[in-house]
Amino acid sequence: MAAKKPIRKAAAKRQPAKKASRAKARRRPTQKKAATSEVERLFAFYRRMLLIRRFEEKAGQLYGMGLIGGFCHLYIGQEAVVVGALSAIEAPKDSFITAYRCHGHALESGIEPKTVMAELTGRRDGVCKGKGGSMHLFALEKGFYGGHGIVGATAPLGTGLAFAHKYRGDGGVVLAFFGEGAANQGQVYEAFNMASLWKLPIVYIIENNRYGMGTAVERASAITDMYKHGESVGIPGKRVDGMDVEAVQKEVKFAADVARAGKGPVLLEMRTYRYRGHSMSDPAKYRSREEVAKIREKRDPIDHLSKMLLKHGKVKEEDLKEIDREIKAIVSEAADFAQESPEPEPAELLTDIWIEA
Ligand SMILES: Cc1ncc(C[n+]2csc(CCOP(=O)(O)OP(=O)(O)O)c2C)c(N)n1
Repeated sequence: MAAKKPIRKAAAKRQPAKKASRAKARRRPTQKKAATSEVERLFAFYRRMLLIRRFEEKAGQLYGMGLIGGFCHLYIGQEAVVVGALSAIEAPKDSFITAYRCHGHALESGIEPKTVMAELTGRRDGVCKGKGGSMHLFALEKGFYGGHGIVGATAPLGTGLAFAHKYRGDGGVVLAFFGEGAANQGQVYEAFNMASLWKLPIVYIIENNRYGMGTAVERASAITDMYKHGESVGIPGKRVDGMDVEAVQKEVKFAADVARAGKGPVLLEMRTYRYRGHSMSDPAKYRSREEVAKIREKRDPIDHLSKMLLKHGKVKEEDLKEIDREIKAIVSEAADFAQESPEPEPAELLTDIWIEA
C-alpha cells in the first residue's frame, strides 16, 4: 500500500536555492527524490505493520468477548518478518506457506481485513467461508497456501510447492515459514535434504520468537543458531534481525534470487519475539513481564520504524497519529463486518472438500 497524505509535501516542493552552484543544483533534485521515496518506502512498511498490530489487538478483544472460537495465535511483535519477507517476492507468481500464526501473512497477501476477520469469527464472508478459522486462512489466488496447524508441516509442503514451481518451469520461488520449535523435526530435515538435492527454489524462514508454546529455545534445541540447521545437507543459512523490516526485506530478496537462479534452497533465521502468549489461552508464566517489557522498549519493530521516520524530518508525530486513526477505523469496520456476517449454512459442510486439479 502506498503512503498517502501524511508525508509532508512542502519539503518536497522546495526548489534548490537560486544561488547554489550549477553542480549542486544538478544534484539536488535527485537527492531529494531519493530521500522522499525512501520516506515513502518506510512509511508504507510502517502502515502495513501497524495494520497487522491493530488487527490482532482487535482479534484479541473479539476472542475475549467469545466471538472467536477455537484457537487464536497472535503475531504481535513479529510483524517485521512477514512485511519484510513478502515485500521481497512477487506473489502469486511466487508462493508462500506458514503455520497457524497466520493473520499477518493473510493480511500481507492482500486479503481484505474484513474478510480475514470474518474468517476468525467463523462467518460466511470469511476468506474460507468461515470454515477454516484463525489457523487455516488460505488464498490460492494470492499465492498463499495457508495457514497450517501441524507444526513443521510447512517445510515438506513448501518443498512440494517448490518442486511444482521447478517442474512447471514457471520461475516461481517459495517462502516456507515455520517456528524454531518446529526446526528439529524429522520431516523438516527430510524436506531440507530433498530441496538441496534437487536444487528447489525455496527459502525456508524460521521465525525464531524464542518460545515453542511454553518452552524456551535453549531448553528444546541442542543448537540454538537455527540458521545452521541446514548445514549438514548443504543449505546455506543466515541470521537476520527479524525486528528490522528493511533487513528482512534485503535478506529475503537476496535469498529468493539465489533460489530462483537454480542454486538451491537458503535458510534464514529471523530473530524475533512474540509479546503475547502462545495462543489466547496461554498466560505465559514461563517468562517474566520484565523480559517482555524490555524487548518492547528496546526492539519493537514498529517503534523502531516510527523513530526512523521522525528522524528523517518529513513525517511528524501528528502524521503517525493520523495513520493510526485511519487504521483503527479500518479494523473497527472489519470487526463490525465480522459480527454482522451470517454463519455458514450447514450444507457448506459438504462443499470445498475436493479441488479439481
Ligand atoms: C506435529 C505437531 N506436534 C505438536 C503440535 C502442538 N504444538 C502446537 S504449537 C507448538 C509449538 C510450536 O512452536 P514454534 O514452531 O516455535 O512456533 P510458534 O508457536 O512459536 O510460532 C506445538 C508443539 C502440533 N500442532 N503439531
